[in-house]
Amino acid sequence: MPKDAPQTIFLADYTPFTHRVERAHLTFRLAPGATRVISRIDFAPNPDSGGGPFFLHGEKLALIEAKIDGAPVTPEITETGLTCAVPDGPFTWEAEVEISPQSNTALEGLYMSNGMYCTQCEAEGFRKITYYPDRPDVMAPFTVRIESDLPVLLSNGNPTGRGEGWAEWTDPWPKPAYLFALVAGELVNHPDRFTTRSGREVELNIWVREGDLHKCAFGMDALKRSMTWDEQVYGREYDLDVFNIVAVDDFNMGAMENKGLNIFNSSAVLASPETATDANFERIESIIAHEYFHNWTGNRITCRDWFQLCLKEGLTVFRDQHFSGDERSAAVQRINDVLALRARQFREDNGPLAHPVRPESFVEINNFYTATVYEKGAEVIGMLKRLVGDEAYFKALDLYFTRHDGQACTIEDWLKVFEDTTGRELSQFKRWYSQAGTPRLDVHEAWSPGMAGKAAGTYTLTLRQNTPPTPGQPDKAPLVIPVAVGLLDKDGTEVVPTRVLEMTDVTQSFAFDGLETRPVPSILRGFSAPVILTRKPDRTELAFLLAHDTDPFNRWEAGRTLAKDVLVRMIAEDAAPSPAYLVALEQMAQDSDLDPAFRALALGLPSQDDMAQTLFDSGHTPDPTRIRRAIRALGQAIADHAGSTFSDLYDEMTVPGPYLPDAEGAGRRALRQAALGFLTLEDEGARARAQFDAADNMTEQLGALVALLHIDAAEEQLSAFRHQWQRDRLVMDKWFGLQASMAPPEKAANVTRRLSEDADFDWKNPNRFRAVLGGLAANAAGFHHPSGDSYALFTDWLIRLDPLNPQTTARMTTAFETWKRYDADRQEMIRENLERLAAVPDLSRDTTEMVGRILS
Ligand code: 0A1
Ligand code: ZN
Repeated sequence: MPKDAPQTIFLADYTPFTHRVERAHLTFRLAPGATRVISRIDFAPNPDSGGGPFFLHGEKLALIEAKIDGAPVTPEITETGLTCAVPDGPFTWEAEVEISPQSNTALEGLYMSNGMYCTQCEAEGFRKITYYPDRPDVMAPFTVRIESDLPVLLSNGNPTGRGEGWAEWTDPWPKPAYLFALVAGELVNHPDRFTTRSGREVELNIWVREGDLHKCAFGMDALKRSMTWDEQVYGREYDLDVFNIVAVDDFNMGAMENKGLNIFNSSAVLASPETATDANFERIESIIAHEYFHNWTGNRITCRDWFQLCLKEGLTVFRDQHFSGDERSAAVQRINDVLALRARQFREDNGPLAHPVRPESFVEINNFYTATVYEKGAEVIGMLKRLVGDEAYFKALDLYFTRHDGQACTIEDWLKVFEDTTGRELSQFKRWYSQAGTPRLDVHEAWSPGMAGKAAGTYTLTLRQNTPPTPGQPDKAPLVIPVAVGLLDKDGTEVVPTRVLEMTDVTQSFAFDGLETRPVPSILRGFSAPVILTRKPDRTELAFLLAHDTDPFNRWEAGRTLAKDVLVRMIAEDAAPSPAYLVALEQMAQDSDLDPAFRALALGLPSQDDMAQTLFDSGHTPDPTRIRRAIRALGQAIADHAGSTFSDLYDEMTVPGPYLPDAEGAGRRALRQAALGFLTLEDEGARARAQFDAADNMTEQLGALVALLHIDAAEEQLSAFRHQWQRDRLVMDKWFGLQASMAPPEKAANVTRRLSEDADFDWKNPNRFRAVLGGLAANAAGFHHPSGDSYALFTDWLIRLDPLNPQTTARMTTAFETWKRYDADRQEMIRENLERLAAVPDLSRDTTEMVGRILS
């Protein structure tokens, strides 16, 4: 078979498929090493296509036979698919292929996990199941027959037949192949019901292995809350008689929104108080919501091609963030979302992997499920909503759902519904989709006092935007940037409530008249745009905002900016932590008017990676060892200064009664944990050890372990933890991950090596692999240890994983995306390792593309 060279695909080259699929019928005869897939597909010429040869995608398939209208045909087969002469009009294609789910380690297509069959077809996995036009703009109703003796046989849509050794499913909603799913196994279910607001009775199930049945209740509750929320906020109802969720141990990502049959990484759905932390519960709630919301934003309306991925992902992330903010605290949600955006998306935008929210070319689409497409994609929608207002936003969304239901759409379609409903012209706004990089926003202030006793004064803000060059995009055009601003007077009273300044030019001034005294500005409230504010307010002003800002996001932001300023001076000038900062932080911690969850966030210090970028941006070469030392010294200074406050908080924030994963309890536990972190630096771990012994929930048990690991005094607890949780895969992932991510820098490579030699290091399981090697990459000072041992170990493991699981390998190369920040020695070592990886014979297309981009 001829070997096709990896090709770059361009957005500009899009052409519709030659045919439409009227209906698709699939039969699966399941067997681990030799599954037969029999397809019967009705094709008709597509009047919108320009013609061309009939091509079906197909990879690693053994074709047994193919027929057109019942007559055998002999197609021409290559590594990527087949071509075949076909009749001019409609015809029926039939094919039988054989595949081997048990040897599928890439976890794409039909594969096996713990004896269970499951599928992952997004983005281009269906072509590993049978020959088909595996592209999102080909939508069709599917019927599926599964033949197997396994007790549970599931597919998309509604069940339409069941007998001894077989089951049939019918999905009435036309869908692209990437939403196809099949599950077969020895599973048990956690059942429930939901009645939609128009009265449809829906059967809900979470399917798991028997031992996991006690971990389903929270996920089910989150699902029902998501269904209600989507009805109430977006007017969207569920549209089938059943909604199934299946938990799978081996899965490359978080979860997948297959129509009516969501498949979840077990870490993204299973939780009990004893085994999952508050953070795990929160993540599960948001992923359940995300996948459910895709039913409308992704499934009923899908993407024309993979360049439009942000159409479904940006919108669905935006929706799940809104949901989580409504279910919990909107302010805390916003801070967490911005923390994640800065940690992952700003990092991506600052390096060699920067790309637009809608990329214009790719080699392997799986490499574009990125923070830019997802999180920046959501920010772009947030800006649009801020610019047009809530009412106009929902009006535009209603039009989107009615106009495009059942279609495969583009960003142009999306923006058009806003143009048509608001009359706004959005061509400049559209640059957010095509221009990569994080804009810098510079701010100048001017104050002109009124004449004594007469007119009041005018305060003017002059904003200037600039986006640095990114790969392939040297010159940037100005963007539309909504900048939410409020003004405070010297007592902290809001003299100008939040106003959205709409910036469209490179430089623009905005005047505020009628002010008695010079105000203190609170700029970019709620983080109204994904930009970097380069204005450095002075420390007194920051302390004032930390104490008084009426916008909770900016109040938190003031504390964060202060902390970074203190750290930069500690690192670059060997300065001592500023006493004013310590005083302001303690006051904030003591302020019982503030939500505990908010206080916990405000007590969090910037990450090592964040500080490395901050130093790099201000012209320094970051030294990971020094950064870690400074952050620890600042923690110690805070603990020394405010020990008694933390001791009081630790007692006061105890949550009485049995553990409940609710927002209020979680907030109190988070503040208590922050206090414990500082107290552990003072009491040599006494409280943490006591908490570890007494804990009846994972949040407190793990919190104690983290505090002890921080002072490298957790040996006893680590072995007790292992002993207790040996048989729980998800909990053991925590045990592996924490040790790798928290090992002291000089021990990190050895600790990771030891973990990777552990009998329980099942490296073919993506969760376990990510826990250990991803843990090492997250240990900034350990990963970048000057010996280079961690780089080498990490690369050795990528080389080992790549032939089995290219997708996860490629994703993990992003550990190196920041390499240009560092000194020449580190850069040289990283380059050598990347080149060593690139030189591996038969390196996957996924990893080849990533390494090439990182090195470029
Ligand atoms: N669409 C899913 C994410 C996803 C993407 C690719 C996958 O395999 C390659 C799996 C899941 C979501 O947004 O949740
Ligand atoms: Zn998604």
